[in-house]
Amino acid sequence: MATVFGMSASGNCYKIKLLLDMLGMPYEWREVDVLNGGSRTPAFLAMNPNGKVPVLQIDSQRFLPESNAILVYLAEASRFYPADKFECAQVLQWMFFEQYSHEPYIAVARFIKKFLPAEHPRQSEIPRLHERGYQALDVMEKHLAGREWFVGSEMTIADIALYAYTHDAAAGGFDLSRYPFINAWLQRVKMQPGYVQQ
Ligand SMILES: N[C@@H](CCC(=O)N[C@@H](CS)C(=O)NCC(=O)O)C(=O)O
Repeated sequence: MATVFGMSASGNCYKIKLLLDMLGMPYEWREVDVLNGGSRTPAFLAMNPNGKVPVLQIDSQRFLPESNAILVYLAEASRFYPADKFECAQVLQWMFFEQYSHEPYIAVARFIKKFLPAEHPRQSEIPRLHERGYQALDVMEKHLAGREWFVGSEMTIADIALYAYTHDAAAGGFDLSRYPFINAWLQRVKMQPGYVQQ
């Protein structure tokens, strides 16, 4: 049985929980106290030298960090990862988009607004994070116009990767009311069998 080292409040960790529950795979969840240095202990760094959750423990010797790599590992040969080579590459395209153009703005704005005090100096980053985050949401909204899922005609791990922080973007101060296609897609994800709230 796989073990997930994660922090429940993290969207990157929620991706793994959501996929495992949708797949109906048994797993053990080990909560890591990241905000108090839990991901920087020697024992944790031996699993992931980058000091970040999530980490998937595959067996006694093998550990896999990076949320989107874990999604690919778990989803291969399942209904969440296409068989078609081009569609696989499109899934990766959206997952790289998530890590480079979406998560660094939407997740970071959420972190600053949800977890740091109102007078913290990092609050000054919010305007720029909103500017770039809205650019990512605009790209998603355009893509979702006239289609149900990011790739092909079924939900894939591209949807899971993008759902993780989009569904809680309001916590980072983003106004999602101007994105009807994104809102319809968020509802569609929630209707899937095995869906769990963060
Ligand atoms: N690219 C990584 C990002 C992981 C990440 O940023 N994890 C955060 C929580 S969301 C973390 O563990 N931060 C602790 C630290 O940097 O010390 C992924 O997708 O897994």
